Amino acid sequence: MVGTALAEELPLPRPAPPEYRAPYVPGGIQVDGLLGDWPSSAALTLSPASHKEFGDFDGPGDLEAKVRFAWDKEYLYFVVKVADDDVVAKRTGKNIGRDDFFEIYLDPEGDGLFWNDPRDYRIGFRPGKGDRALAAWSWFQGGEDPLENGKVLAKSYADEKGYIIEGAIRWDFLGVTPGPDKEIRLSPAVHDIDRRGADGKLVGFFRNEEKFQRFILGKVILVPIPIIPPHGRDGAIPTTVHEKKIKVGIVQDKEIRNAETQER
Ligand SMILES: [Ca+2]
Ligand SMILES: [Ca+2]
Ligand SMILES: [Ca+2]
Repeated sequence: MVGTALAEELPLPRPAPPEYRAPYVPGGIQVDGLLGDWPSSAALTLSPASHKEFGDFDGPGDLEAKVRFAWDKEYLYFVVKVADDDVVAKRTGKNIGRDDFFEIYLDPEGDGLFWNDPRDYRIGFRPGKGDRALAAWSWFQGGEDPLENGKVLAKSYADEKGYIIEGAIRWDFLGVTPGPDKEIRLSPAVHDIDRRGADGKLVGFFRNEEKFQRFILGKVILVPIPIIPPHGRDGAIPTTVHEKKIKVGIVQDKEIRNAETQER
């Protein structure tokens, strides 16, 4: 009867949710829109060829998003580089969903994302452009700007080729205690609108399953250490330490000389 039991448990022939391995960043990441403090980790790419939810796209220059995640004890960090040849950034509040924007769907309990359920999360970030500051919105907890009370942090940069958003989401906002090898169910998505009137959306893994408006999301695994040490920078660290030692040496020498001078 073992055979029967196995047959019953065989998974359906459809793709498993993708896994992204997020490195731990000791000391955290500065949410300043500058990406030099990111560990070198692979990016998850959302492209029209494989992640289109709706819309028509001209090609990768029209819309493509590369997303990376990292973590420490306080925050889930993300950075997204979006190629978008016409960045529209005007609206605020819940209406950011009608501009160009990036969003993250989260299912902290791992039981599926239920649309509009306060135990699940939909958090969106519209880039800043010109005199418009970045805007964010969180939909499923009654609707709020999560930037106002520090539940999220985000900074952005936009130009004629696209935009970058660097951000952090507090684990305690999500009700998650992070730890090594913990699996977080989430999927990123990016919305594109342009002044020609085109409208489209790319979304990571988002599969309706079992119930109406219940969605299975992708996986982010919290990896305990940086995956690939940034060799170039590691190479620089001993130099920096060495330089410091030299500087300290010079200071000491000066002090010694000063002391000697005073003695004379
Ligand atoms: Ca940074
Ligand atoms: Ca859930
Ligand atoms: Ca656009």
